[in-house]
Amino acid sequence: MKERLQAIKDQALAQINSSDTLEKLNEIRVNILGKKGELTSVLKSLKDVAPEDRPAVGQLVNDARAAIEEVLDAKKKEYEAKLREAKLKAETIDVTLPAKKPMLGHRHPNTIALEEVERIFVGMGYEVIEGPEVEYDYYNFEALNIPANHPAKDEQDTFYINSNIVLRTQTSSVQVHEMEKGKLPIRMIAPGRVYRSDEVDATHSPSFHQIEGLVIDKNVTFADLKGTLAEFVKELFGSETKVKFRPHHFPFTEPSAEMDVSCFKCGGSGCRFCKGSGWIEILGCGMVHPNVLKMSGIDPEEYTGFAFGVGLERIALLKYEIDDMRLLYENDTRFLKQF
Ligand code: 2NM
Repeated sequence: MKERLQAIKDQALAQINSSDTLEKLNEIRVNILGKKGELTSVLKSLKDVAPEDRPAVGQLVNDARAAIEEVLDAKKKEYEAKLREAKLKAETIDVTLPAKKPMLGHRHPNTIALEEVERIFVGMGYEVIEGPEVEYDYYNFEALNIPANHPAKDEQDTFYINSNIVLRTQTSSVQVHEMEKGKLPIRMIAPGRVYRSDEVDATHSPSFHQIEGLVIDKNVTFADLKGTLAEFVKELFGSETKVKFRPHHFPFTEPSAEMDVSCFKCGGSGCRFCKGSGWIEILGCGMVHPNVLKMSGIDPEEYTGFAFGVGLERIALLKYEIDDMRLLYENDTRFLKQF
């Protein structure tokens, strides 16, 4: 019995020492100490030993078991340490690798154009005032002297929320709110998103942006309008820019005009950009209609004013020589990153 135990022990230690993985070590443990292991079977055969010898033999078996377990545990710890070290080595971070550069965006061409327009008017003492995109019919139409039968009010042209609430078709509604406050004089621009029931094409979108300007004070004349807008486009398109006014009609201004600028590509001689005319249409304007002033509580005998409206996209398209408005809305970074 003693010899057999010694043999098991020697064999176990030899196996353990020649093992090279945790799995093999576990195999050895099962083969020797497991339920059907060699040492266990020795323990089972204890019943064949004479009763008086059993305690001594039992002690021998236990000693052998303890010795084997001790070596197994030591070896296991050794392997685990090795594994951990290998894992740490494999997972080291190379801090000398250059970091990924974050993608840095920039302003949309619409925003660049808007901030340019705002800068020019703020420089002339104007306030920038914003207002709601969902607006009462009254502020969008009626207070602007737009009669009930006007084509702009048609469902084909306007998005109605219900019979007296609309998505604003112009930002003049913001100016009506300002006029109603009764604080004069007013020098403001109202930039913002407007909505019209238009089909999308190269020059139309159901949602676009407008910048409308309004000046109300005593003794404001058409000459002030001309001087202001001439100065504006010189800042925007260059000091050589000339302006031309053509009579027009708007319900909210009288007289009304459309303003053209001399083509900043050819200087007025005519080119592909201005379609040979030398002029580019840029905005609508006029003297605020006395009815508009009256409805908002301003006495047209005491105060006069001028107003204008310009499409933000139109400015962006002209300034950056973009030939299709849709490019401004598609958010294709290959397009956007050029500005
Ligand atoms: C335009 C053209 C002409 C305009 C009028 C007003 C207000 F509120 F004073 F009546 N705001 N903006 C106006 C005038 C807008 O857009 C082409």
